[in-house]
Amino acid sequence: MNPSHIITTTEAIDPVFMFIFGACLLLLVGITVAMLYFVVRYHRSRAPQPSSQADGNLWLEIVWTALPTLLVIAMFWYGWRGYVALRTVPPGALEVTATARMWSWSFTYENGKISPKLYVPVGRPVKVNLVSQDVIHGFFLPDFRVKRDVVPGMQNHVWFVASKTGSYDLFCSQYCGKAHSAMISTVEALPETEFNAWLTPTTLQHPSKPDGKKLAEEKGCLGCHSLDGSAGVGPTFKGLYGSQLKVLRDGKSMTVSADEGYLKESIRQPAAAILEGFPPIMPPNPDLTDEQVEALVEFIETLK
Ligand SMILES: [Cu+2]
Repeated sequence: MNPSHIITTTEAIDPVFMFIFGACLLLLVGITVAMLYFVVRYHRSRAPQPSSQADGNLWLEIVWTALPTLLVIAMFWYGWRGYVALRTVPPGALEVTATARMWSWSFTYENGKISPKLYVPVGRPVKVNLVSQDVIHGFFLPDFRVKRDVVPGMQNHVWFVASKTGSYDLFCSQYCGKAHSAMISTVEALPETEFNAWLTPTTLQHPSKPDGKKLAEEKGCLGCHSLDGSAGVGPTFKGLYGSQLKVLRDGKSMTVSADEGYLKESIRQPAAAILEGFPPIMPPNPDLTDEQVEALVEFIETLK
């Protein structure tokens, strides 16, 4: 599909912004200049007594009523057309579901492929369905002028099209808790053939055993747990396996060993025994399979 045939979201927004901004700037300058002029021209020392007997000017009143009315109608009409363009997904769009959770994004494609980054083909519109697993997040792509709240339980979508290959920032625009500022990802715009190669599942990409590292990325674990020992919202995975941890279980402080059993429990039911010094904010993970939990623990073990 030729990208020049569809209007992009940037093309829908920018002229409206420039029009409204330009009109405001013109009025600001015009009103300020007129005000300053009148302050000087009609200072008490120059015109101490009213000298005009005019009690009205019909044409002046018609003009200063009609012009602003036309201006705000133009702003509305222009803005409305931009809004409709933003809400109308062009035909042939690639459909992706963006899932937001505290504090990461994941993107699910129609063939079931899941990615922590939003890969898209250049020139093809992308419809992004917005899903939140917990609180209100915001799907924000400044480069494409796209920003929409992701509200739990509400069906919503955005669309955009990348005209050039490249990597574009993706932010969460609603304050959603402690690691909100870390809830960032990117849109990776690839040439169509490269994108198709990336999207097509190969036997290599789907080994019979789940890949723990990939899972940790996809499920958003790494949004809070670092791999390099740096402090995050949650404890780092580096050196975690086998270490001695001071935890709070049933309100009692105790020391446990971070063995397979403890890690499995902490993935499934994080609130059961919270590591001291960390807030009890990790959501439980009932939808992971036993195999996936096993793979995650094995991955953490490799970081001893
Ligand atoms: Cu968020």
